[in-house]
Amino acid sequence: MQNRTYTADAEPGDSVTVAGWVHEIRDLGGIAFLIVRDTTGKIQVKFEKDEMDDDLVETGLSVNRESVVKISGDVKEEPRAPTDVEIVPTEVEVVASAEPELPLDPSGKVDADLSTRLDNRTLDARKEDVEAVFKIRGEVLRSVREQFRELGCSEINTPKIVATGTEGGTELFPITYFGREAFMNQSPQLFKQLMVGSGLERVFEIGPIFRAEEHNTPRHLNEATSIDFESAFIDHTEAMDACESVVKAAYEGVAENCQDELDALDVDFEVPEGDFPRLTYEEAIERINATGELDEMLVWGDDLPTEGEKALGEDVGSHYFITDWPSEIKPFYIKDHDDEELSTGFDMMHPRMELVSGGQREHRFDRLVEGFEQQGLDPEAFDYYTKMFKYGMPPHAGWGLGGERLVMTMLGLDNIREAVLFPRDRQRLSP
Ligand code: AMO
Repeated sequence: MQNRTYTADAEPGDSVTVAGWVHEIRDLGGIAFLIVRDTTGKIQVKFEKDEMDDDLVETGLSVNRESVVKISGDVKEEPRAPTDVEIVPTEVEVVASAEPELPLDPSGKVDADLSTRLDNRTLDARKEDVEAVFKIRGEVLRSVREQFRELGCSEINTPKIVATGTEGGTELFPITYFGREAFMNQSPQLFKQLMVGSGLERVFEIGPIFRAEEHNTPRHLNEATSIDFESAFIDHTEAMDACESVVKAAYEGVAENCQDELDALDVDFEVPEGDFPRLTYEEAIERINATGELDEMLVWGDDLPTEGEKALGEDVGSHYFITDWPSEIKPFYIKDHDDEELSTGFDMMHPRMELVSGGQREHRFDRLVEGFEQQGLDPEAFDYYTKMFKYGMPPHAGWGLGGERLVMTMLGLDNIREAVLFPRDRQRLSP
């Protein structure tokens, strides 16, 4: 819209046209106020009934809350107005009227449950705190991209319709692809690895991953955003360094550019300081056992249960890595240490939950094929991937970071669905 002024930019003495939603209507008798909201904030519009044109007053005050209006007028200083200025209108246009009954209250005065909120996401995201989550999410992705550039990465996009899975056969969504069985991709894993063997060497991707997880939890989605990194000629420790720098960059970007949004959310937000501690898997299970929080002691080879991660997170109290996992519980593409019991796989944890998995990759063709066989996978089905390991595949390492979990833990959100505009879970396929 030409010549529109954002509410935040309206200065006393200006003649402006603002456009936005009717946030509130306060009729005090001889005088009435409309509060108009746009993406930059809110502004008060004052109607003095006896001194203004009747049609103007009638149009302005008969409008329903949440209707879209366009208001032209003069900006005056007014210390009693919420933003110290108000508009005295000369023209009011109702651009799109809203019904009087709304499925939820965008002013946030009346709470709605998460399901109602997600069913009406457009209205829900008119709330300041919800809008703030998504502005922060945007800033996280911007900062992450910038840090990847600092690290010398090229951004890539890999296919989401694929012939094989990578992260365990049960979590794939099958689809029909011109009469053939295909799947929605669970991870860009194999494709990002193939690209470190290209001239690009060091790559990143931010894109959707699809997981047919049966469980319905506050930290699992069936469609999530994965932030993936992969680089030639580095080992797992250098991959961990890169991971730490990207997560810190996300926090720093939000601290620098999103103070208003953090205020709107009223969260305890701290940029992580110092190096993330690196515990081995063995130390991790010892520390979990020592907390006494689990009914059964963990033994070597167990995956960490959710309560174990929680107990350890409380014990460590900051982001941390778990390294040197048993080879048998890490996927085929992760390289073992010389002691083959131990892998180079690592996880990066927030005290509340896992955020990242990664590791050095097996780049030796023969060992890679053996790894497939050991995990009961048919190497033939992965021929498109394995064959490139015969033509000069450098040593490499990388990781995948859950975008929603990063936002969720950063902002202390209770449910991962709050960090996605239109979440996909067992029940939810629309909107
Ligand atoms: P992994 O399967 O551990 O590793 O996934 C990496 C990270 O992605 C996030 N994540 C999810 N977030 C929400 N809902 C889900 N269903 C979900 N699944 C995963 C988590 C997790 O830590 N290919 C490897 C990565 C690598 O080695 O580069 C992989 O996908 O935050």
